[in-house]
Amino acid sequence: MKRILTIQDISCLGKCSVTIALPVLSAMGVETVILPTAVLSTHTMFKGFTVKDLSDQITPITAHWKRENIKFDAIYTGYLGSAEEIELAENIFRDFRQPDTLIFVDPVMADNGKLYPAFDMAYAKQNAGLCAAADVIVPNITEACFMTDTEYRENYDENYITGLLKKLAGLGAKISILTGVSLSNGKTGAMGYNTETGEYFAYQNDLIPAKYHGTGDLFSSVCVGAILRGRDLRSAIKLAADYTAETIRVTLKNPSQPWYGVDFETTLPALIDAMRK
Ligand code: PXL
Repeated sequence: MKRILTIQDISCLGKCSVTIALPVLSAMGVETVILPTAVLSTHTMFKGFTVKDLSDQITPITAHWKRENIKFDAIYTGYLGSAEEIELAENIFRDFRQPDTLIFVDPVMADNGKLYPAFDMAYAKQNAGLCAAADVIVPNITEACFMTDTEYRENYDENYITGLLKKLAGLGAKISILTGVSLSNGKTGAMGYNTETGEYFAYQNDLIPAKYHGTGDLFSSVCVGAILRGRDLRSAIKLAADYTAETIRVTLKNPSQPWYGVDFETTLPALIDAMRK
């Protein structure tokens, strides 16, 4: 069984980061090791959330793993929370990377043209440095703009997206996948660029007019899980996009849906089925 290390916060309530990555990757048949960067009472879209930073625990934990000679097939980072955590993640890449370890970075920090409350431009620049060390990066358009000093646009064409992908490639990652990309009216999905082959790839779904927290984490977790289970990049992106879209659809139909996250628990059995094919 493949083993992945995921480095991100635990938001105790809120269905994001580790509380999505762990159940989703486990359901996909990947052994998932977690490294919590911080414990929050909820994700940061709630008012009055508490945070306990766990930076001082990271090095002792990873030093123990080193003594136990633990190896990872992939390392996947999400919401990190502070400049110090990004630096620690870079150290972990350096210490645990083997020739075939997949480094997958979701530079979680912004959406809809704005940085999340905890972050500033210095953090965005540091995330760009983290992306440089990755094999695959999965920013949304806002995050890509902050990391490449590009003007954020609500309305854009394919040239804007391919330009942004080229700039992301300039950061140094091998494969850049932009999420939340709409290439025509009523559609949304992802578009990627492989620096090594010079190839672009896109996948589009019908746009569902709803925004939920944690859907980026869902997309990333399924995408990296599918790659680890042997899918090629295009089919990993299709699975992740279709699964995320279906989960949003199901959530919208639930009359008692919580506002803070999606009902991925309802759609997990279908994901397990998809992995059997
Ligand atoms: O879903 C990304 C995410 C993860 N963790 C925390 C967050 C967010 C997005 O806001 O606040 C704590």
